[in-house]
Amino acid sequence: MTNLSRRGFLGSSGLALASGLTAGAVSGRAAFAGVPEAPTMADAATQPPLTPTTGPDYQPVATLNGWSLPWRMNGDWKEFHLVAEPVERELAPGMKAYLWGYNGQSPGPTIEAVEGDRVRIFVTNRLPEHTTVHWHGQRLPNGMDGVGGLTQPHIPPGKTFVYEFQLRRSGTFMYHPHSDEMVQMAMGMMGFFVVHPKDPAFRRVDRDFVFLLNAFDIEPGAYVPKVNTMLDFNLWCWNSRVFPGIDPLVVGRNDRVRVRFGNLTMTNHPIHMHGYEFRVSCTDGGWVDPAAAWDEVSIDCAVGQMRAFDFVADEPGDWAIHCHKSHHTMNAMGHSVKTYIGVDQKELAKRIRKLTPGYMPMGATGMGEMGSMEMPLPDNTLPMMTGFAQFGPVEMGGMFSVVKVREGLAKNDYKDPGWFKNPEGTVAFEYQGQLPAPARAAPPGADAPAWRVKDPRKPVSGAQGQARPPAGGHSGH
Ligand SMILES: [Cu+2]
Repeated sequence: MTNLSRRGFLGSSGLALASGLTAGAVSGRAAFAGVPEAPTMADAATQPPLTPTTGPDYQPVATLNGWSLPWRMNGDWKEFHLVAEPVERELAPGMKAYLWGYNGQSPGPTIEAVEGDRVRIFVTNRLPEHTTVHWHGQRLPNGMDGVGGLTQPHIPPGKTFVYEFQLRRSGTFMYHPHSDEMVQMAMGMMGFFVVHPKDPAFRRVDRDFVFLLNAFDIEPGAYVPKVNTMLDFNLWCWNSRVFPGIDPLVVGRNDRVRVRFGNLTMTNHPIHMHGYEFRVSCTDGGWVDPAAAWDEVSIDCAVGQMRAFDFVADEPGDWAIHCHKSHHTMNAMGHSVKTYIGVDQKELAKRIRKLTPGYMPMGATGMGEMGSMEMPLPDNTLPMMTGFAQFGPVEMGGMFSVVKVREGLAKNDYKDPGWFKNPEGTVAFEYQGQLPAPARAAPPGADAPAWRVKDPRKPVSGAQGQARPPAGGHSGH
């Protein structure tokens, strides 16, 4: 927690008790004498998992480019403090966005607790408009469900509300506003909520990664998302970050690994991981019975859903993990670029350059060239496809990261280990021998089949023309 701003925060993970509070037999809403301090995070790097110091043991999660919210014990209540507020988030080096989030960041910090825990969550509203927090997927008293107008009054700006409930089942959950929801989610308000099993051995893994799938529509050069966009988002994020800004998922060889994600965008995302097959272990509804799970290499996550999959990391390497909608591994710009494959743009480019010096035609042979191009971009804009690895440009953006499986990592080592050293002779290589002449169709001539497509605007004449069967002459079958 090196980057945790301390702003009066007294300690982490259950050690802290604010002045005026005692650890005695306090419980119930009359008992709390003060609001716990709200820690805040400004650093976009993945913070070390928050190891529990009280209560049952569990494997804490690693929130990609995020952190877990410290709590304090107050009697038998676990107390958290969320602050809804405007935040500045770096989406990847080179681009910042002005978003709304919690405790200094979008998404907000991950809340972690244990099945059976009684949680008291203070929510302070520092937004310019009202808000609420809905605890997506939790079983709780109806009045704690956070639907503004329906189950509680909206939380006005400047006010603090308290949510209290007991965590009745373990699993993978989220939180987000249910108050001017379209705007507040488009601005980045959301967070992960993991409830660990009471039995520390139940479905335990060695590394447990969490991230939210979210999306923004930010014009190149702008900082604030357009909040009325319904489908046409241009920044497809994991935890409000895009490749190459998304940290790798660092894993020790033979570790049991869980990857959990929740989808708070407006479309589904088929999340695909290379190198392994995995099994879905947890959904919105709870744990999947192992007997009911099957092997997959991609798992679709619909809007509002959560999925967790497990695998044993027995194949070392740098394995891509990404959304399989290829537009979702691209950054802003370019989704509306016209297709020019096969078009010779040289002449056109010459003419356009007279009007716009420096004009560069794009995409006559595909768009791969853009991955390595150093093009001038508007300020605060990311290239459409970018990122470099040991063999060259990766030509990705958006929802893309790398599962880095390495030999001999220490238990809590999540540091980026650099690129994988492939054992000799195990990398795809250029063929150096002679290529046999490829089989080709016969040249146009007397016996040649007339399969070639002709330009219909050109008159048919000469030797080529004779290769074409006369109109109506293709009969006899
Ligand atoms: Cu996607």
